[in-house]
Amino acid sequence: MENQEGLRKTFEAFLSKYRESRIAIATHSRADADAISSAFAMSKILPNSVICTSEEMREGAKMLAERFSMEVSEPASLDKKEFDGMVAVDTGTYTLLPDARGWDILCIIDHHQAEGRDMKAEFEIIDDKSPSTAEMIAALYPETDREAAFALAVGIIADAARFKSARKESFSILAELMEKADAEYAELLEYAEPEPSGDAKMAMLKAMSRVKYVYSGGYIIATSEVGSNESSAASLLAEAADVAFVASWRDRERETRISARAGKHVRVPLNKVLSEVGNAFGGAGGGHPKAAGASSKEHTEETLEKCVEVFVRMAEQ
Ligand SMILES: [Mn+2]
Repeated sequence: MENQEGLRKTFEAFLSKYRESRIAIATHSRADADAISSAFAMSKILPNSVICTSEEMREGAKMLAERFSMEVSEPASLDKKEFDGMVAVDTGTYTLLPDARGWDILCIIDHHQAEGRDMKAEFEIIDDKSPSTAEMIAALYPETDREAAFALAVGIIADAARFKSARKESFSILAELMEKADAEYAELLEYAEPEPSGDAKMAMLKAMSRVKYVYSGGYIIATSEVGSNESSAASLLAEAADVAFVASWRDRERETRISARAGKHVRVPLNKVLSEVGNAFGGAGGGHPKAAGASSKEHTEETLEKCVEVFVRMAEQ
């Protein structure tokens, strides 16, 4: 656990320099429970901070924000002159936090892999072995209060994907947070895995009706296309196939968004696949080995073909 000690020292150095500074705590667009709970816990540690995130939050994040009456601003609406800098949590890439451009980034706390990380900060607290940023913050700052403990517990459960990606510490840290929050698992799970919206359910069904699959490189690879909710659809298809790539065309951005999921036995890291696909098509990609995302300036069909091609090539290496 030498690495943990190093991370803690960096965190302490960051706090002793910037604790009283005016800070915008920002996280990736379409914030999830891990992102918003991490931002919330940091906002309790930094008394002169605000939380910001762009685009609509995911359901679990929205529920947490409501429960704790969090004030969440659009990063673009903040006046940089009123702040000393930005702290980025649960992301380190401008692709997922474009409004961070032009900000002085004081600290990054993140658990994503290095691919696609293009932000630089004075203090970088990065642990790509951690299943969630919430778990990192809970370990870095055990003095967290009852509300932050509840939120971080939700973040840990949400990002560990029912503990498929959990490690030993995830359970001990979660148990401590539950104790502090005085919360039962069932209640936390309502936030961590909220009932999908009607739109999400329909997107999942559409993804199933349009699914195509191939057996290549030793894996069953499913692809599909939806109007939205591509990550829910990809998770669902990956329950049956070994790996799933789901595309969604975004008219406003004129780009394809890809969400990819893989079963735990799949040895090809999807973040590497999607990083290559994003780069090939004028976008960007990254994430985790079993759950990754990308943007592409190509249309959905071409992008999906490329995903399969890159995945199979890596599988055969
Ligand atoms: Mn996360």
